Amino acid sequence: MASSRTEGARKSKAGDAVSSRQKQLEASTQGLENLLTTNQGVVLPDNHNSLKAGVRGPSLLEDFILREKITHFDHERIPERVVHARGAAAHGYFELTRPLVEYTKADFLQEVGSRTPVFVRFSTVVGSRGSADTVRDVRGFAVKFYTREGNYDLVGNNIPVFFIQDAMKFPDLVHAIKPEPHNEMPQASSAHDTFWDFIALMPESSHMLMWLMSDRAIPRSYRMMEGFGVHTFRFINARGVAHFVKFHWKPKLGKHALAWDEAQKIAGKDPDYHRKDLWEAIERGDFPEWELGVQLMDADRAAKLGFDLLDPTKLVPEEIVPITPVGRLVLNRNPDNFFSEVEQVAFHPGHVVPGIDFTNDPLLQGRLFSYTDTQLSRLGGPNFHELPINRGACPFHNFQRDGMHRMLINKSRVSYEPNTLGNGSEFRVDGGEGGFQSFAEEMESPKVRRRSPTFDDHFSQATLFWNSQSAAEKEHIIAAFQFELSKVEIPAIRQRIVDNLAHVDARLARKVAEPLGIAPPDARAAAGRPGFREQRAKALLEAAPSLSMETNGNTILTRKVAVLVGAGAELGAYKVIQQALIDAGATCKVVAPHLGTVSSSSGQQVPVDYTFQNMPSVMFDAVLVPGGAAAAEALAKNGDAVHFVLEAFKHCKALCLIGESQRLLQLAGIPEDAPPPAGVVLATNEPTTRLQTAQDFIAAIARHRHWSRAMLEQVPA
Ligand code: HDE
Repeated sequence: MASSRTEGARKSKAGDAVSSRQKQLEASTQGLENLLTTNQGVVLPDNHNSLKAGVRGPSLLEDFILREKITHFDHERIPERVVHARGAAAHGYFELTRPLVEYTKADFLQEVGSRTPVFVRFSTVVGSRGSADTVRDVRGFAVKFYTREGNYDLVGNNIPVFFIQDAMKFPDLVHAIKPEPHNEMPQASSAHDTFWDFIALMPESSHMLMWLMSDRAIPRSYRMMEGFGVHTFRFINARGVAHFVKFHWKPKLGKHALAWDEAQKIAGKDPDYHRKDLWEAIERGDFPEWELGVQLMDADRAAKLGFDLLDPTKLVPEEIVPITPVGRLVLNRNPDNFFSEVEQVAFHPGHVVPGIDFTNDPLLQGRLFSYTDTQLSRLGGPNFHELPINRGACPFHNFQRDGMHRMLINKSRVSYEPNTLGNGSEFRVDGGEGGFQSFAEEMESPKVRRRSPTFDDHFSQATLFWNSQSAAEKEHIIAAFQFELSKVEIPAIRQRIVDNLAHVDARLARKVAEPLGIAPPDARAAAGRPGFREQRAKALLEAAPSLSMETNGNTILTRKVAVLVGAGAELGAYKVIQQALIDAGATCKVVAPHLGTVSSSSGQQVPVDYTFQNMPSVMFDAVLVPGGAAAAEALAKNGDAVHFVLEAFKHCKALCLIGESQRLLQLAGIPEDAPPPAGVVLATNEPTTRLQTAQDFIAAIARHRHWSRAMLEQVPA
């Protein structure tokens, strides 16, 4: 309970005593500030040698300095998160742009312009802490709001639905997708038998599976992915009126993906790709930004959706219930210490504030238990809320006491409620309307261990997702299923998956099955297996364009362009185009066979940023190659340069080839007289065309990728 005035007075006396002790200490240690000490403050005599019996003698157990240092080192690791072990995070703020007074009494959602500090952690789910960033996986998107009423955690993902409907299945799902227990392989990948075996027997995962096999699971950047609260939550206003709410984060830079081949290569070339991208953007001052949107529904609206809002395998298409933008999230400060902040942050969907409440989604209900429980072993006890990154912005008072790693020194003899001895004050709870009030939902039902029949539709939204994808996105999904299932050793498992897929879309199932050495998909066989449900909701929509990633973004802000420079390059057109790219917010880096400088056709020395070896094409969004006969000749003879261009072409990136450098395209098998493929800008050194070329190239980069580009199979990269 809140401290009383007397408590306050006592605290301030205690505060005076502490500060005078502090002053004495400071005086007595003046001049020692830069000296190394033990954790107890003893100044070290030497930090290179242990205490020995003679210079060549054995080390002594007595050496408390050595023992303290080694002991601390021995315990530098804490257990990694069971899931979401690999992540990166940043500080920032949330600013309200539309008041939600009508819907919720949450203090931080009342006043336009009010800013709440946040800490946001992005993560992959399956891999261990040292795994690669760009694996095919769901991404965590966890936001801690340090509000004046307590911490509020919105612990979401970059995919709006989940694999399973009930928390009871979560340990099975995670055991199935993690490396197999007998040989601990494969790392950070769902492409193995146990995952697909489990999934084949859980048709409720069909919708999520479509997202996991789509480009959503290989984002270009954390800064370019959407976030979702997944479950349906409740807003409650000051009058106690409730609305259902779904949360959405929309990235300012648009939602974009990598190519699958590219993602795999990056996993080897730069496993830190996403965390570095986030870190560097913030260091440069390109602060990542998202818009928070909410879908609000009253009970009547929810009843007319045709599916159950409590089912976390369903989404509410924004074409049906529009998203209201309510605020912006800006990340503007990197952590000071990865361990203390990113590793030790403890999120929990149960950290809510008055005005935000749960629903009976059985997946959410299980999560409400899991997160505190997991911190007990990960952070070593019940006092993790005292770690700096987890401390609230408002004071907290209660009679929870002691336990491992307690930092707070509680001074009173009173550690119970009710009491009268609390230094004359009586600690009590707020018996009125204040504090967190749970929504008084009516409940009068038998106790059962069963799934609601309203959760029985396992396929209609998987089909909706499929129908909403562009032709290129559909091809990517087919290829992803083929890739994953080709890694599955047991043919019967492959067969069960394609049989299930026949209930999503017949063509999808057929195409996936083709190269897998199994029989054609058999929808009837799937329908006869355990867990299968026939029910299909009445289709609300044929397709929902918002589910595709192709319908967004037209900026080149923060995009990286590689400029391949060979000796003798002509700089005229290149300089104009480069300036236009920089003005539009992109960065250009010169890549050449060696560091130092490269001579241009006029003898000018061009400083080189990277070599072909240390910065391959997969690290860039687009490629610009200046003209000049000698430079083109030199690049065409350099296998690494040719590979660079071909690979960028194969990954459907924008390319701008000036003058003689266009011959590099023929090495990709594109005939000289053929029209340029989508996203390839061919330019001359002619001064009058330079600005137009720059504009065309900017437009091509803004499209992100030219997925429809033809003739890719023949490109050797
Ligand atoms: Fe989590 N989840 N989860 N999860 N989850 C954890 O908590 C769990 C689920 C999510 O950056 C763990 O502190 C259960 C859905 C994120 O620190 C653990 C169930 C969604 C993060 C846990 C789910 C999430 C976690 C592991 C099914 C999207 C990383 C370490 C009932 C809405 C947070 C930890 C961070 C982490 C349990 C399902 C999101 C074990 C039991 C659905 C973003 O407690």
